[in-house]
Amino acid sequence: MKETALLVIDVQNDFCPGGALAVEHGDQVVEPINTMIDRFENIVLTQDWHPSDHISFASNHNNAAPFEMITLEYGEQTLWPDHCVAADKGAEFHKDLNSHAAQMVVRKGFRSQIDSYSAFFENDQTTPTGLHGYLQERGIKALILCGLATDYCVAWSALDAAKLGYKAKVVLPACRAIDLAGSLAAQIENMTNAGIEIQDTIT
Ligand code: VGL
Ligand code: ZN
Repeated sequence: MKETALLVIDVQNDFCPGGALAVEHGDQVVEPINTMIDRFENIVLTQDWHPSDHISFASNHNNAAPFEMITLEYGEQTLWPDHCVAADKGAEFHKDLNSHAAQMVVRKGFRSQIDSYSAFFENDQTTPTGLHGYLQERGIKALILCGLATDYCVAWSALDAAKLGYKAKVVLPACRAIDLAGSLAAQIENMTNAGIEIQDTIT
């Protein structure tokens, strides 16, 4: 277990029922994640953390609605309702998540002009967050991923983890999806093709 870390993605108020970008049953991940947190020694949390003028917010574009796709310099970007604004209540971890057990919190998406779904790279897929360096220094070789949302930040993080050479596993009962236009099935397939293990029980 010394070489394995639990990577808990974006278990924040805005992705839970009542939040600005609520994922259906998003709060149901808290209990299984807390159980896994008790079993792991290395724990990293991510926190979606946007300035209010963030490029991923539909409200910052003319004639744009949430969940539309636009093309930016770095590629396609889905527009979202304003969410996880730095230091607001919506950006806080769910109150029942055992966040105190984590040694490391990675904030992502904090630059106004670029989004970051993945815990490893911003959405240009080249700007690093620094997480890879941290994990390498700690000798971590395998990652167990869980959190919100399965088909966005969890999948992008898992795909980058696999690309970087980590053994990666996604624990589905500890994830919930947004599922826009078949995105969940598509990302499960992408992850499977990348050699990522998709597990139906908690670890
Ligand atoms: C996420 C959309 C926008 C996520 C974050 O955590 O999956 N999705 N920002
Ligand atoms: Zn976001």
